[in-house]
Amino acid sequence: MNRERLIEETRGQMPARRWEHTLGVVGSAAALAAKYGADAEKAELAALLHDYCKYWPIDEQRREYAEAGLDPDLLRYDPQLIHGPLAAEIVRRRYGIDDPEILDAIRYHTSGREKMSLLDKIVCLADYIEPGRDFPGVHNIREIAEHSLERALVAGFDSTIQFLLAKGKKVYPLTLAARNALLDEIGRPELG
Ligand code: DGI
Ligand code: FE
Ligand code: FE
Repeated sequence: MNRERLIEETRGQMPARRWEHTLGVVGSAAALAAKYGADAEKAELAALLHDYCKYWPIDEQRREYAEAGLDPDLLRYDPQLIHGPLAAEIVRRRYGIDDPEILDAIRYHTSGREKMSLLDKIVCLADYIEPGRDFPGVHNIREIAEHSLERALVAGFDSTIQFLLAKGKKVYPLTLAARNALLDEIGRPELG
């Protein structure tokens, strides 16, 4: 599959507004990759595909997720968590993308995970700070991203967790594990 086809197929999965977001994440992921020394091509490809399934009807997402044999525990939490792991599975099948770093960055872009890889961090943070985002606190996260990936991600997860708490919703344990692990990394001065 050539690049243009992949771009067009991905664009075809979502409304125009979400495509704008995707292009924003590609740009931010490329900039973060350059700044923090990650593979820019991998970051851009993961960013392109990260929300591939986001606008599929939720019942279809649930069905495909279950049929793929993915972890049923996630289905006890907000259905917005399904689209990352599902996208990793779908792009592997449809386009033969088999680089585990790219697939993991797609898979964990919403939830995060314990011991996030450099590519995981870049895609997850790019998703928070792409130019189209305007949630409360996004400016602060963009500023922190200028000097620390880990601190910026903690600020991003803090904002998501606070939002979930304010709505009385459950928090997916992997998000808490991701935040805890990032705080441990920051606590080690050579990384903070
Ligand atoms: O797909 P996007 O809108 O670009 O962004 P996303 O994939 O980061 O997140 C989708 C939503 O998932 C986000 O608004 C918050 C929601 N969500 C629900 N439960 C959780 C959660 N996000 C995290 N990180 N952890 C949760 O437990
Ligand atoms: Fe997403
Ligand atoms: Fe996104």
